[in-house]
Amino acid sequence: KVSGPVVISTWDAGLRANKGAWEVLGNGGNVLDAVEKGVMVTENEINCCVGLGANPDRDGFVTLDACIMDHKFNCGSVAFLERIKHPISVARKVMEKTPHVMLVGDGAQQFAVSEGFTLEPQELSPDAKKSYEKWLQNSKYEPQINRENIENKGHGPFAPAQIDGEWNHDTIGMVALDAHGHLGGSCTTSGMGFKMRGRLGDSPIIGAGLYVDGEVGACTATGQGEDVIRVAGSHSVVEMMRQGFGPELACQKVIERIVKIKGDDVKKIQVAFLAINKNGVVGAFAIHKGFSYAIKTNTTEELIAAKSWFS
Ligand code: SD4
Repeated sequence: KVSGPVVISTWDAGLRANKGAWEVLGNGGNVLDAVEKGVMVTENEINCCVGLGANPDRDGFVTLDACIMDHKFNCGSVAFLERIKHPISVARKVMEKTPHVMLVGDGAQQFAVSEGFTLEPQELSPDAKKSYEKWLQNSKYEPQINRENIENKGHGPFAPAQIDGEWNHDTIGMVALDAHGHLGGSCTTSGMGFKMRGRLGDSPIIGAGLYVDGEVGACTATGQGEDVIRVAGSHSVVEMMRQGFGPELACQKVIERIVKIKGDDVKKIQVAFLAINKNGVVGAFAIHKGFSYAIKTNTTEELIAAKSWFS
């Protein structure tokens, strides 16, 4: 028996994104529309890690990654996309209007423009400009956990936290179940601040930053993308659910795999998975304390602190 609709998304920005998704889900709408609308809310906000207002790469350019997937294995993705406000909507167009799954860089931008998306000016938001100027003083790319930030503010592990001392949120990944029992998901990010030019993380990669199997469940990831890709993170979590593990335990199993692979280096990285199964049961697990996810159903709307390997 299906207990939808349910929508969950990463970090505290997820609370606002879920509201966007709920405008669709709460009216009996389609899950794909919901997960697109939901993360567009975050793409419209000015923050460190999503949309055009986010932190740039080390050469000073904001490059965006996003993907979307439905319950029938339809999927679309864009990566290394510049000057387009809503990469998630371009990803959906790639899925619906091209024979491909993924477009990157200039080609993705060209496609977006041909679909009527506006080419925005190449400029940094005032916040991003400030962070970039600070970063340039040392030019050191070293994504690390800042325990103080994590513990005090409940936020993630990346360079911007260490530079500014505070930040609002991270990559947004969203997975949902609609009233028709269909699963879907979306994920959108500017990637890690001050990354090498051309670097892609997990977020635009189907199976890494997001995976949906309509018969089983859906999962999205946040954190150090390189280590999510290594274990085909979101796909692995869905496979664990297929084997019978509940969403939380499925997430935990894949986090354990990363912990084992990384050895001592695991102390320096954060990864979190967030999953839902086809019955609307949700769960999450992170390497370190501090990851929270937002949930919205007919009866609940809250931010939940996920369990973690290190407490
Ligand atoms: C990346 N996974 O590009 C993204 C970053 C992220 O929370 O999730 N930040 O590696």
